[in-house]
Amino acid sequence: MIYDTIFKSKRKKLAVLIDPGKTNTDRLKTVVENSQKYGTDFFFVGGSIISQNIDDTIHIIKENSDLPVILFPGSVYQLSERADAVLLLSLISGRNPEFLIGNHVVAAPFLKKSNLEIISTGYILIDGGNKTSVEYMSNTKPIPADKKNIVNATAMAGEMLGLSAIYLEAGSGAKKAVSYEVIKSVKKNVSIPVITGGGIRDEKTLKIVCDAGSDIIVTGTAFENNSRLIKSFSEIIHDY
Ligand code: 1GP
Repeated sequence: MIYDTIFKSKRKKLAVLIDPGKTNTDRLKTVVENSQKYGTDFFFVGGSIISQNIDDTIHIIKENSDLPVILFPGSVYQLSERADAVLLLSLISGRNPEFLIGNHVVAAPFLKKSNLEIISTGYILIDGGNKTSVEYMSNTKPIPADKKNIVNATAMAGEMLGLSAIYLEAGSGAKKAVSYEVIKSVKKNVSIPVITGGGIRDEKTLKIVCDAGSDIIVTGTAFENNSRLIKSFSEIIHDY
């Protein structure tokens, strides 16, 4: 089970986000090969817009690596039985019913029939200093970056509702990653794994996010632009 082996592992894990809407076959292969070679732990696959069939993307990943593939769906159109698991995301920082429960109802019969492992995840969008695709596409407001108490209470409510993980998201390409203080205080208040992503594009930021206690760190944009960075990120994370 991916949840037990990856999410609940005592060691921190590095997830590489593959956004099928932002990559092409050559770049995808390079990122996947480097991820495999330099000891990345798994892939998240998903994004805001679809410009390539999700099945094809996963096919290319699986052809070039044996790392687990976890769906990180921006919509119900991004589900695929070729993946190993799915983050069933509930956007609990927002107040848009479609992203809290509506899409889940649409997808439930498909998910029930599939062999996908389902990892229910409280998705918390936090202001990262610029308007990101997830904010616009989900039609929800991020929690202001300095409202640690609201992020905390949201994460606590997610755990109380029975969710299995919390994802602290600054948004892809965020100017600023989720802060040390916010991650640290969420970690203190929930016992489920904490995933952090958005705007983690250099080693200094990565170390801050790790020191704060994140269990899983997600990077997408920086690896698309410079896949050599995968090596140093992998080494830093696995040294913890
Ligand atoms: C987005 O958290 C991920 O959902 C990754 O963000 O593309 O900024 O690395 P970046």
